[in-house]
Amino acid sequence: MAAPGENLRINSDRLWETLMEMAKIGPGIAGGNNRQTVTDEDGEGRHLFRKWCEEASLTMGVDQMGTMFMRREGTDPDALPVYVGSHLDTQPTGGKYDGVLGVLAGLEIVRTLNDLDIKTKHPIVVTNWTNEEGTRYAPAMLASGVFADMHKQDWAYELEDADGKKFGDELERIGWKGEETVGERKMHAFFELHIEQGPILENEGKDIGVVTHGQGLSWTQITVTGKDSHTGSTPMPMRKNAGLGMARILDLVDKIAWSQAPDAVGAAGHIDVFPNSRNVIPGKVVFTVDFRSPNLATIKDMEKQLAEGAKKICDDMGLEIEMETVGGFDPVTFDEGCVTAVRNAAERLGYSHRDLISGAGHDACWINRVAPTSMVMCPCVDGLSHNEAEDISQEWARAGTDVLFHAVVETAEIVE
Ligand code: HGY
Ligand code: MN
Ligand code: MN
Repeated sequence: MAAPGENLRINSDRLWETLMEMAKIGPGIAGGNNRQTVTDEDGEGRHLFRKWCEEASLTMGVDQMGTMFMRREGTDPDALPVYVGSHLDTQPTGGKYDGVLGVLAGLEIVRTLNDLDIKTKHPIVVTNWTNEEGTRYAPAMLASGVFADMHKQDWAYELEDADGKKFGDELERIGWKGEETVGERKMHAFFELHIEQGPILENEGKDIGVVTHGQGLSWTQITVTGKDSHTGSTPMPMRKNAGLGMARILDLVDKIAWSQAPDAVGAAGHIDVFPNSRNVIPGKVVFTVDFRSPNLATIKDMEKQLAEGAKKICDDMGLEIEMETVGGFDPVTFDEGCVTAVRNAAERLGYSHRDLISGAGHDACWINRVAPTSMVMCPCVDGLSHNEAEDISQEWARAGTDVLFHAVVETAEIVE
């Protein structure tokens, strides 16, 4: 006799069509997406998601950070809901699946439960967290961070983008500043499906990553100030080249990460040069160093080496330096019960799987602080992400969503 829900499978074609529909909103320039947080495109994507959810008879709640909570009732209205979701915002040169797969997989789970008229004791809430990417407004995982009381909402509202537009104003402008107090919702559990954004699962031929831990992250914004002057007529000994200072610091960042290999990575993805003119020696550069490791001590050691080394580089070159922490979270250990639910689901469904440490940050990393949480991962082609060429197979999407489905339904408890 099959256990309740043992034979549940999603409608993989419907999920795929839904992913392709969402991918039409905020198209990139090379086949991916540019649907950055609280832009008009983000607003358009939210409206489409809301439409689909209302067609699936879900009721919507929106909190004051714009996070969307789409609720399917359970038989016990007092039972804490099982939350399932991720994020719809993308990088400026993002892919079609980063975050989006996790949100639309949650919708597909509800659609399938509706098709089969299956009831669960606990309500199920499909969630779209605002500003997971942290590109337009640092830090990453902003709304889930406010939800977990790691950031203050007023501070988040005052964050400015490169054009000086404030997050709170932009959220209001696109019409998605909700009423709910952030963090008031209590969760029975939270599950997030995400593409791996790395090469391990594909290289090992595994369908599923059972995510037991997440790397910690450290973002240090560095401002190096020299003196802008003529690239032709300024003698070399007179130059105060902030750009050269940055180059030497970035070489130091690379060396620090390699010195801690294989449990550390480091780079700078955000770089602004002033005045950024071909015949002017840069007088100022602003860039963000991104260090990650599964070990907190390693992260702290890398931060220390950076602070000491970067200051010495600038002192030797007669440059000014300021360093500011603009994001970060400690390494994460996900809830054992939720991890086991994911692993058992993969076993039951016969999908190949392996335990995995998430290399990227996710909303689940913050929500894990306030509710039992775990993640499911599926492979992506060449491990590529944060690139418009990001790609997955429909089979990988199916496998990940089926496993998510079983973990969610087991936790939400089917009612016969
Ligand atoms: O930065 C991260 O790891 C995530 O993709 N926002
Ligand atoms: Mn993501
Ligand atoms: Mn991302």
